[in-house]
Amino acid sequence: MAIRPILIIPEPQLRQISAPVLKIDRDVEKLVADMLETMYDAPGIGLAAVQVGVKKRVITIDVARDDAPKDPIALINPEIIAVSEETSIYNEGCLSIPEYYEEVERPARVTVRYQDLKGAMQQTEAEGLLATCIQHEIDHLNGILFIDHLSRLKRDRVIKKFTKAARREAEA
Ligand code: GNR
Ligand code: NI
Repeated sequence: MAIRPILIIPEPQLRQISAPVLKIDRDVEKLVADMLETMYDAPGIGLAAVQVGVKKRVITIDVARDDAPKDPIALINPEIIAVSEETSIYNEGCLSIPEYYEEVERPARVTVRYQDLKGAMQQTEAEGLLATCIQHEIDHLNGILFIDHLSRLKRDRVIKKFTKAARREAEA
């Protein structure tokens, strides 16, 4: 296993659409293992493969509290097939937008269909933080970031801040 570097905005790869996984081979198994290690190290409760520069439809999640046993899950080719009308609001953050947090409103419950690491089709209903995290990660697979759910003013402000920081970094 290895910790892989996490891409930070305005990295263009974060805006690309990830491709379906056709075969769960050694590379995908290694990717998932590395993503879990990278996610726990960050630390974060979710990670999309594109955040480590791999444009495949793979996400890892663990929303277990710090005082609870680890509960890692890997979702391959995840698809939301139903959402609740009821919404909930969470203060979201993103490892690709470090130290920026803002409230986002999303469906409170989702039904998600995906393949597990063995290639078996799974379907599950999620609520609470897990439901929010699944939606946040699937957004990543479609090149969407949580700041896209904010007002244009807030979004433009955070993109500008990170663009300036990246430029300063390149000049240093
Ligand atoms: O670690 C993370 N925390 C988080 C909190 C609220 C809603 C979504 C998230 S996901 C985020 C990790 C990340 O950037 N995943 O893409
Ligand atoms: Ni994120």
